[in-house]
Amino acid sequence: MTLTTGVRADADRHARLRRLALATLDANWEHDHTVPSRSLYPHQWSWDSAFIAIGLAHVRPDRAWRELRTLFAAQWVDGRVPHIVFNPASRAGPYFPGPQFWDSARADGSPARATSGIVQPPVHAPAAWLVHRRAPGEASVAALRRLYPRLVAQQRYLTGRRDAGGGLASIVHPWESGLDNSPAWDAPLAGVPADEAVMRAYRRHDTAHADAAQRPTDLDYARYVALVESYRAGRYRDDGLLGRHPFLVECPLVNAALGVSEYALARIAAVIGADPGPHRDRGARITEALVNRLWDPVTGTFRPRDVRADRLVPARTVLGLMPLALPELPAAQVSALLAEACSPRFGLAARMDRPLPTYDRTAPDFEPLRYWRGPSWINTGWLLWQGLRTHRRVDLAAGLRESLLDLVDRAGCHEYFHPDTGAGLGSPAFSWTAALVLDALAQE
Ligand code: 9WN
Repeated sequence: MTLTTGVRADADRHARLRRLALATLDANWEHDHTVPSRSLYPHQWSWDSAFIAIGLAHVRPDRAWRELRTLFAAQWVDGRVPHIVFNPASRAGPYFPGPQFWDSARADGSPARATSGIVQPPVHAPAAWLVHRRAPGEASVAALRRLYPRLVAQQRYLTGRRDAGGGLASIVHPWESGLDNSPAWDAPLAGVPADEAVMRAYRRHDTAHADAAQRPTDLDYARYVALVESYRAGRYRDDGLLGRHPFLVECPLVNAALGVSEYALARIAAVIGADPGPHRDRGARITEALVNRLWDPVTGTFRPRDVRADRLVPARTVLGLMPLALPELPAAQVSALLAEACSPRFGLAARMDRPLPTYDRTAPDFEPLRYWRGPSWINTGWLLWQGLRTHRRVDLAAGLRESLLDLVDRAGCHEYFHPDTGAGLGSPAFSWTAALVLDALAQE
């Protein structure tokens, strides 16, 4: 290929991907928010909306702010941002578990709109900052000013009520990590009493729209249901969880996002005339707590801590690489994470021959088709790409970006991808895939 044909091929791919991504996001727009997927996820999801806003900022900035505004309008009085905001007008079939199951109305401080009672990784402050950076102006400063107190309340909820004592936030359900059936949760979930026969009483909506071999199992769902029932029984209060709730885990992704959010809030504070100092201090403290509590010097990676058993979980998953996004991560951890990412387990390289998996591809229980147990997802790739850029690993960042774009160019805006062949899996028109491709296209 000559230089000019190479440049033209790049420009063609860029235009093609942009058209596809925009069409996907437009088709998934639903009056005041974007659904992750029309068939599988017909409501608003928390971290999806943050990723979606980052992409929309490049093409529809007003809609990006609307997306975040709608989500935060459903914030609870205690500051939690629910992982699902139900759309009462949804024309799609019933999602399981739906609003009746969550029964948020009976909990203190829940909003008028029906929501779930759990959260997802707090990637919203960095998203708000990026939306402003991608499309700055008076309107974006006004939007930041409105969102800032809500973002601060979200942080306060997680660092306050969810701190089991070590300076990090705990999750009470694998859904809160966003990586629902990751092998990271196998050990802590093993202690959750559940019988897959309970699923006979419910109708799963996901397996009506996606291949069951690519989704969590019925036993996984029985545990998910049991954990919601346990948390719901206490009306989603967080006091005394250690004594009464069977799943309490400190997740490296959730806590990396928590730390990165403080640095984003510092930048937002500087723009709107608030004090950035306390945010930077909190960012540094969260980074330190992550290293103290979740760093495993033996394997050179971060691992979730099962708070109830007080031990690190054994599985090596992509979650362990996520703290790379922290700007003040010590050099020793940065180089160890790069070594882990570049090892045959994850295959990161300046020229990648296969997409980044979500689980150690050398593990005996690596499953190339099953959801978060192996397949490649664009958001975890994008988050790692942010970390590589933060620590100025230019060649590796370029290799990962190329791999993400190539994946979507070949297979489309799928929800996830086969980690060997790159074939599209799950929903074929998934919003955060489209949104993050738009962002990757815009940044070399
Ligand atoms: C449960 C919406 C969400 C994502 C999660 C992903 C999946 C839900 C489900 O879909 O989870 O929250 O029904 O499987 O795991 O990360 O936010 O896209």
